[in-house]
Amino acid sequence: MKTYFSPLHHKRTVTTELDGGILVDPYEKPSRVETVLARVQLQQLGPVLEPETFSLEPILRVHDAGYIDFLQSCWQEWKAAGKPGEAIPAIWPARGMRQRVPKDIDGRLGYYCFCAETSVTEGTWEAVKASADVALSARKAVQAGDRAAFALCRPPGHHASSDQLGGYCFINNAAVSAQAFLDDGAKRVAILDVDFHHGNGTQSIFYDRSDVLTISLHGNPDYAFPHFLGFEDETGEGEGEGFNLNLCYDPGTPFSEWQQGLEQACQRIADYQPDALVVALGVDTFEDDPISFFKLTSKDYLTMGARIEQLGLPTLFTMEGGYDVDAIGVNAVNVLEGFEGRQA
Ligand code: Q9C
Ligand code: ZN
Repeated sequence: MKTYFSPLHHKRTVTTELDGGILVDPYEKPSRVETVLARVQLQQLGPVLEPETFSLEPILRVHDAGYIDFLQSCWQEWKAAGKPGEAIPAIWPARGMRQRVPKDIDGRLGYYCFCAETSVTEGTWEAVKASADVALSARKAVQAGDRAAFALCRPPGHHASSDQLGGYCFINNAAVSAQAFLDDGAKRVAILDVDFHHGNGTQSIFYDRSDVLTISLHGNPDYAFPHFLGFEDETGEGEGEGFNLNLCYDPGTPFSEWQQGLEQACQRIADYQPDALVVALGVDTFEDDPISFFKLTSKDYLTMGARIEQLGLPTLFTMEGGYDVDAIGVNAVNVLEGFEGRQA
């Protein structure tokens, strides 16, 4: 299968992440996707292509226009206000407060962001836009008839909602791609999120719709980020009732248990009969991931890919999380190789 990749991901050169009360070297770093790219090339998965540049139109189909304006101007506003460091919010429109967009940058940053670990920096927008272009280009290849394509996105996307960044995510690449499939004639699209963390942004974007089935397998939010969404009783609302499925697992979960959830997810997808599948492919489910608590091993990713292939659907993979830089190349590409029928 084709891999789409943009060297512009390097424009996101963030140096701070608020973690444990100090600013640490961010987990979401450039070397992540470089090791995945090296593995794609080593295993000869297929051609590596640069994305085409899309307009903002497909992004604005799922994101709020004020939010996209904010992403483009945030860093300049922050610098113009004389702030010494990278942009980190310190106030949010919490319970009992007004949900309105303030004027100054501290207020705007809090309004458009749901957590504090994702610093905004110079160059962030260029990397974010290139990441969306990677997803849209891979999506277009699938639309044009490729059985599958790999969007090697950085930064990732599944935590980004219509109007909030967080969890290292800014534009929801999987959601933008699913909407693009619909806008190109698909009647139904399924999104299967196998990242360790709940795909809260994706869920919220499609929560009241039945034309996109959203399924996420993830760490129980009682113990795992994003903590305030992703429980199993969230099943959709209105038109979308019954079209969101959350499967939560506790610390220490091995593949044998996680795999039962994958089976349930695949059966639900098969029943739904979508025209296309988007897989939000995070490999932070790995046993040695530094910020997660599942126990998947490298060979399990081959099995995962093979099961997803059995759905027989046109499939777009968008790169999401995975923070054990030494292993994410093998693990992410194992999913793709498993999909292509290569054995453990
Ligand atoms: N001490 C994705 O996997 N919390 N995002 C980190 C580290 C944020 C993960 C806490 C995790 C976000 C795309
Ligand atoms: Zn994750």
